[in-house]
Amino acid sequence: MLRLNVMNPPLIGVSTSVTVASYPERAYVNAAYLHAIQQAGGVPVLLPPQLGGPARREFRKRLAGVLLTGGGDVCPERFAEAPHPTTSDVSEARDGLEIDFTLWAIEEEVPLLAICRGLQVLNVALGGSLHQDIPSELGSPLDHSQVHRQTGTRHVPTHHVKVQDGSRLAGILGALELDVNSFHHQGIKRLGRGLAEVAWAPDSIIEGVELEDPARFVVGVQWHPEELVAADPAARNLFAALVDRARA
Ligand SMILES: [Mn+2]
Repeated sequence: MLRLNVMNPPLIGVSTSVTVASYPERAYVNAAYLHAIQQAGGVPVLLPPQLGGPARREFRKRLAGVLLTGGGDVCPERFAEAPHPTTSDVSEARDGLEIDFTLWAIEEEVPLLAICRGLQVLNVALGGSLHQDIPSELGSPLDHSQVHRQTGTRHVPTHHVKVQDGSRLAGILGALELDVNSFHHQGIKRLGRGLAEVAWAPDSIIEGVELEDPARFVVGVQWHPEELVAADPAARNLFAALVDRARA
């Protein structure tokens, strides 16, 4: 039988943010993720935390890839810590859905790209922990609050990243050094099971991870490539790699 589905665009599940303690309840996502996936040839579909069990099961039959997006902080109880005063925007429903789909994607060898909070969710899903507030937990060799939590235009890079030579991430990006944007006050503390750190900011904050198992396409970045695709081929390469792998 002919493989007529070879050129079919793959469905990529995109996790969403959710309103926390405001009315009406909403699920939403920055449009830049949706544009970036479509430019790479994929079809984005939203995975809000309001999906119940039957809807999640139907998505699992159809999804060819998963994108974990940015957003609020992961509930620190997930890594057995009390909340830091700056930990905010916690949605246990969102944590639950994303961890659910992350573990499913790893189990089923569905490709997964994790961005910003997504990288943190991936790490926590695999038993890792987070710095709940980089400035207050790590002091300030760089001005963390400025460098990692830029307030300027979202597509303007604010810090440098070095990528591990020979890593999957380096192969995807096509670069070992790049300048990235940065919108986070948390970061990886203890790595999750099976993850390798493969990219770092100049202050040693982990900016990229991947599963060591080469059979699994599971990659996380702490920056926001979806905002950089217009000007940065490395950012486009990340989405192209996810969609190409999902199509395979
Ligand atoms: Mn950063």
